[in-house]
Amino acid sequence: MAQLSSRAMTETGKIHQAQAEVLAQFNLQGTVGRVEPFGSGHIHDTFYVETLENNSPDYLLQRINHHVFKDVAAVMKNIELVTRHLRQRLVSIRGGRPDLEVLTLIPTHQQKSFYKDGEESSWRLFLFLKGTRGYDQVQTEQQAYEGGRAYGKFQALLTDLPVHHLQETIADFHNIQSRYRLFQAALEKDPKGRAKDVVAEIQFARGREAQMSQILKLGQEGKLPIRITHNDTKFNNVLLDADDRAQCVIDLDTVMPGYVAYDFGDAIRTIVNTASEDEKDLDKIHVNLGLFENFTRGYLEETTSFLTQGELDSLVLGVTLLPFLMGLRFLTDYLDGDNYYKTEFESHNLQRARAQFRLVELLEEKQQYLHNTIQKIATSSLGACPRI
Ligand code: GN1
Ligand code: MG
Repeated sequence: MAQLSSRAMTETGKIHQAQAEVLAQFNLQGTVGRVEPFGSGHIHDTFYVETLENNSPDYLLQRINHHVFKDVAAVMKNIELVTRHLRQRLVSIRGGRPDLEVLTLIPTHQQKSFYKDGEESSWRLFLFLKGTRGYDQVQTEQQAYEGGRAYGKFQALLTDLPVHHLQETIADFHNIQSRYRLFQAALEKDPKGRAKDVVAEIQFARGREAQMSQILKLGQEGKLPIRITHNDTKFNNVLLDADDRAQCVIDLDTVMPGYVAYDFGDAIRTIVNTASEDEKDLDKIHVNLGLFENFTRGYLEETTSFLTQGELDSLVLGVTLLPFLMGLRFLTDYLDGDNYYKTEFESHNLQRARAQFRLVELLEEKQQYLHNTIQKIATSSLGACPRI
């Protein structure tokens, strides 16, 4: 049973009473010493929980954003299913290290995977993976390669978990038509009178509806299989170990049915960008092709055994779609008055949208080259023959 160190509470004052009460609900080992905000997520509140004893693990505590994830029980059920499945698969793989490679949920004393407090907030606790690190931006080609391996392996290990076992935690999450409808609604409402300042961005978004709907159309025509995908494959959702080897994929809230191209594209969005997601100076945004190749190599090493030719061909469509879709979502939130994403200043969402749209333009210019690179890596360097 967790104890709270009075020394830590009074001396540093860092443990907020509410968090202390929440932590006491979980079956954690050791004495909580320090609780600090952690990470750079835009949705939940995340805290690092350090215990005082050397032989007790540390933890990650999260307050789940229930405005974004309205059915917290469904989110947690998905995470339980997925982590259990990944663990079972890793046990059966030579060299698999389930305790290090999969997130471990700490149950409450009531054996629940989350705790709902008196103020409608839901909390969950994970084991902290010591010695690992996530990066907002890629620094080396090896990191890009490892990111590709991590997300590829994640998809591969989940190919034998039936898709219908998972619930859709956010409906139409990467559905571009639905995202257009939300954008249009925000534009018509224009609650903050911001539409007049974003005429160029509105035009950019409107001019791309058909080309950005290709994956959705292929899916509707039955040409792309629905698989279990991660749906938030930013580079910082792969934890790397001290040798920069991929260790664990995190942030499993949106693991649900989807198309592999969505994961590929969302990962490329953060991996090849030489600047940050919200870069103000658009001239700093470039596409690093070496990182693209390395990510793709890692990804295809893990996935060519199951990807269809149709899926392979769709990957490049995901590469332009995902930064576009994120740009559209940021722009929509800006028009809406910044209700969804955490922002640090007034025009933050607009700055994010502009940076993503710039990235789209750069990726569009390189689309043919990127496609050829994907095909070349898939066939020649691996000698693999994708299934039809
Ligand atoms: C959000 O969890 P976090 O902050 O990494 C968002 C993703 C976006 C991302 C943009 C549930 O992810 O879809 O790609 O911000 N998650 C949700 O950085 O909306
Ligand atoms: Mg997320």
